[in-house]
Amino acid sequence: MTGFNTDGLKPWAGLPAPKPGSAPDARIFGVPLDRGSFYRKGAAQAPATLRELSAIFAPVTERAELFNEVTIEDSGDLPIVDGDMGANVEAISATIAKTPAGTVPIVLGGDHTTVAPTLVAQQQRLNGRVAVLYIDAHPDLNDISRSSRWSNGCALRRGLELGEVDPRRVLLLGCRDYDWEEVEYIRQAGVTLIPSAEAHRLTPEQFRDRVQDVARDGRLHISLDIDALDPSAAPGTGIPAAGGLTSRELLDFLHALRGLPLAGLDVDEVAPPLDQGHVTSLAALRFIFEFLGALKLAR
Ligand SMILES: [Mn+2]
Repeated sequence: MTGFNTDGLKPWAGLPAPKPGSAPDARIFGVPLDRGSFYRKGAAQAPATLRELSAIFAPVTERAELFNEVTIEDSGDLPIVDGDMGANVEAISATIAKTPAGTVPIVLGGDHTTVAPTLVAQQQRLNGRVAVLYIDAHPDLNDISRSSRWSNGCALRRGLELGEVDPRRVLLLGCRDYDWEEVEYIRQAGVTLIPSAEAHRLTPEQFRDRVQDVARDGRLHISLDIDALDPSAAPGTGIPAAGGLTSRELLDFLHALRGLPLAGLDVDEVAPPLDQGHVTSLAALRFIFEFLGALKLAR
């Protein structure tokens, strides 16, 4: 589908399955749903594209560290029923919640409403101790957007409500496109906001301190909307917004989190039909593989 020759290559950089009877380090779930993308669709195709392109990567980080012992299991795409994420949230969260205790779920959206069932499942798995790093051009904190409670502009709001996540345990990174209702929510509920403009001036060490201030003793779940990256680096997404993070900044921020208890990841809003030369999918995969490396490699 992508035009890349993947003959003889295995998905997910050929990372091994766990030994029989033991749990994997990471389990992949696809959520091919983009009915919350009211502006431009296409994110439903991301799980298939990411899976296919994952084969061209090697189990080596961008800093030349081998992580070929990280075990992985791909659960494939979760079944989707008619209707929006509201009609799917219960079944999807129930499946993700079955991820074994020592395993990290990696969820591939879909649009960003994917974060709602993911946070519900994570709170259940981690006994309510989830802190959230939400990397996105948009806060997704509207109660209703485009006449829907399940638009991607409401994704984090629904996730916090249904997952019963304390807004004071949420850090937004890379934002630059807001509805005023969202800004009021951020201020009233005590969400921490690092706009894209401020992120450009933060060192990775300062960023790590900010994350720790918010997460405290919580387990850190990362939710990455690929539109956090500047459209020059990630054009293949529903609502590109100028002034975003560079790929370099995003990867350096992730590297700075090594050693913190990383509980899971969802990567959303990659829209292959809107992409140019698959660069957006490849940026998402670079982040996923650096995250997998971070699971095993010390700081
Ligand atoms: Mn989003």
